[in-house]
Amino acid sequence: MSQTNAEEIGRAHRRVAPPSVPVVTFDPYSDEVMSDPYPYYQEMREAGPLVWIEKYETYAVGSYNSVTRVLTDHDAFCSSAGVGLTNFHTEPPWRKPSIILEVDPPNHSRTRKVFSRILSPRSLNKLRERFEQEAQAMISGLIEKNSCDGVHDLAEAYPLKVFADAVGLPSDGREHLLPYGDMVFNAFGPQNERFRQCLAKLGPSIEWINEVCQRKNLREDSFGAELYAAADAGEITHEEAGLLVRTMLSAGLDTTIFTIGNALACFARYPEQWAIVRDDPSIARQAIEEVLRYESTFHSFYRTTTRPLNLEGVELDKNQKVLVVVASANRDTNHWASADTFSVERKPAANVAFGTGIHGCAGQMIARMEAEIVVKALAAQVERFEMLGEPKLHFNNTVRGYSSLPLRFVSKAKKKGN
Ligand code: OVV
Repeated sequence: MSQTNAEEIGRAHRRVAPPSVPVVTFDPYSDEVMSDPYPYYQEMREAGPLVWIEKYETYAVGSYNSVTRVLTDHDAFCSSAGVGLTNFHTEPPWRKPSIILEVDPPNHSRTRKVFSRILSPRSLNKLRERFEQEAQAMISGLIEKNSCDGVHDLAEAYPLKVFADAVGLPSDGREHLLPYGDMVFNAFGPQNERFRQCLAKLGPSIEWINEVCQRKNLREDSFGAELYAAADAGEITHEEAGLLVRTMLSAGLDTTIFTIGNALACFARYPEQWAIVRDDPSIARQAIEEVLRYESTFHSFYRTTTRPLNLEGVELDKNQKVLVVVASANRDTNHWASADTFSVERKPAANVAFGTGIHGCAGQMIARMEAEIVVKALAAQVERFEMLGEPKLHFNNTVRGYSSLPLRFVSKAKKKGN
């Protein structure tokens, strides 16, 4: 048992929790925990704001306060050692590190500035109408079909069309995007069987991604073109522009896809909550925030200590990984009233589904825009959702969502008899 563990995390000797740190024994990356992680997260919070995960020999924070404490101190808790369990200072990353995610200031500040400008609300407004038309058309088509897979036919189809178009990708080859994203997010967890199988199946997707990040393959008037224009202006290098396109393709699909899928699952499972949104679509954005709080898509990732420090009364050494479980913070009963209840009428408050601090999600405005547009288009056309079969979860080390949601979108029009 200890040998298997040591192999899995690439260490020769077992490390034990420092005295006074509560130990949790569940494997947060097992299918069993991932099927319903929230009771385990509760166990973790009840053990303490900082715990030791025995299986991976690492620290973890799961309370709202300890999560925000770690995320808002980027000097003490860095990202340049990678935001997965793999420590880039001692183990090789599976790909060249991201120049916006897996990096600290001052290098981070320069890439982040360019990236944020391109994804600013002002820049996104230009896309809104096209995004709305696409959502309306897609949903009308699904109502006519009478049954669909909410994941394949909407949650995946929509970002694969509108977001990939916005980045400037060619139409052909987009089937490589999801296997690649699955790998990126598995790599933020341990190098477990799921990680290995995903990497083994990846095949030509990596080459396709690297190819479409090149300027010649990106359409004009796109995020990709704007990143290369920033390179022409000398703000970043041309190589960095390509790597920032790679970031868009890594971070921008699985996340929004699972969020839209999670929204559909919540609305199908809690029809009275759907009725509230359908009858008052002005709360669509608030409803999406609640979906993100209740089923946080990007559920956890790591930071690494840059010096010996005290966290929640515990002395941590330098170069220690700390698992930051934002999905647990978003269910913390010390922070949220009725934390385990999905309520679209919940007063909007800062959830940490997009993280917080200098690495807080740079794409959160476009993510919210896509989800809000989909929810509003559904509200305009769909009376209710009928679940036609068992929802299937997709298991990934870092992102949480469904691989299948057999649904019927019952039309509002049909109910009125026209
Ligand atoms: C936030 C995020 C997720 C996945 C990948 C990246 C960023 C990246 O920069 O590649």
